[in-house]
Amino acid sequence: MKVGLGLYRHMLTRENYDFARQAGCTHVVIHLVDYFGRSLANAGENQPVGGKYEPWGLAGDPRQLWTVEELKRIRREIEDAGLVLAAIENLDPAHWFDVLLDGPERPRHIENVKTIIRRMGEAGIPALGYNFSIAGVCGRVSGPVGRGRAVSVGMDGPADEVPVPKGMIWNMVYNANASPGPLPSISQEELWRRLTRFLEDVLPVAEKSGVRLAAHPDDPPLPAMRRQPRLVYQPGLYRRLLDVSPSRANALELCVGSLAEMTEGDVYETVDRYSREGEIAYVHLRNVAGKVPHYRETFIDEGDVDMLRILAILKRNAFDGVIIPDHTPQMSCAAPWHAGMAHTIGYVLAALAMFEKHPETFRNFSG
Ligand SMILES: [Mn+2]
Repeated sequence: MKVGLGLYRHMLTRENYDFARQAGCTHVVIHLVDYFGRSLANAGENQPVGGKYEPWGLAGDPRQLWTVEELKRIRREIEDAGLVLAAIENLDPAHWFDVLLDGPERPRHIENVKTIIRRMGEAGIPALGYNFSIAGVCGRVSGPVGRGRAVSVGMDGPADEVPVPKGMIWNMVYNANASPGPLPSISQEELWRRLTRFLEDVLPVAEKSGVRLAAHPDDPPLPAMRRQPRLVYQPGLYRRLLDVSPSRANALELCVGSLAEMTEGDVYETVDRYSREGEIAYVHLRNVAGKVPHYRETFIDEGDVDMLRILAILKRNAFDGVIIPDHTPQMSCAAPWHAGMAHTIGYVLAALAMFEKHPETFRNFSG
């Protein structure tokens, strides 16, 4: 099991790579989609939150795919800092919106995804996190509701009042000049049909390129949001996603926080099942209090989930992928995001050191 740090695009600097090393990380997961540069809502020193229904910002340039040179350069910079680049997290909505929408550009957008995967393979980047979602991360509110009045995010009830507008997909605007009006609703089965076609189209390329596609569950995990269905909003639906097309390249970006927010299942049993079967590409670690549609994100050492037990289960099942802190509440200091990350990483490293030095502890914990 390896400990990593997730970095947003504007954080891909030597200073942050050094920070990751100093905190004890060996790996990084990077975002190349810019949620901040063309955003009204996100200041850049926190996870992108947006408002309950506001987009994170404008999607990127639809004609500009990430190049092999760019990917290799970023990998080299990360390795020069003594770290390993474990994954890219999230596709740019501009590159694949009609895969999600089943729109007229779908054939070109499928080619875009295939090209990105091939280039990742060429640059030696082994995993691509994605979120097959129309409404994306939405419906959350933020405020000083965390421990010590830390600003944190969560839900205070369902989020169905405002439908997804045309021109927006996931959390971003891909067409600022779209005609007004809501995106038509689709059925759950139609969303699964689109996912199935997507996986069938791109998995052969991923297998050949040595890149694992890693699916994030819905955040927040409700069956529908903004009048659009969602895909993985209960733990068992991860099984359905894997069964669509069994392959080593069809894997999970397993988010403990999102799984804990789900109304069904047991988060320990879920982590046990998917880690035992080797289906996790990498892990998002985050604690929460409550379940949808009423929960809030917490610090790692509080909340509903016994994180020592989660880590013990991963250890027992010999999970050898990367764990990264997901979001944390913002800590009151000059570097709220970094402080939250360092706090989480320190907690994880302490647990792993304890398991290493006192093996009886993880055997007891993991049950
Ligand atoms: Mn997550």
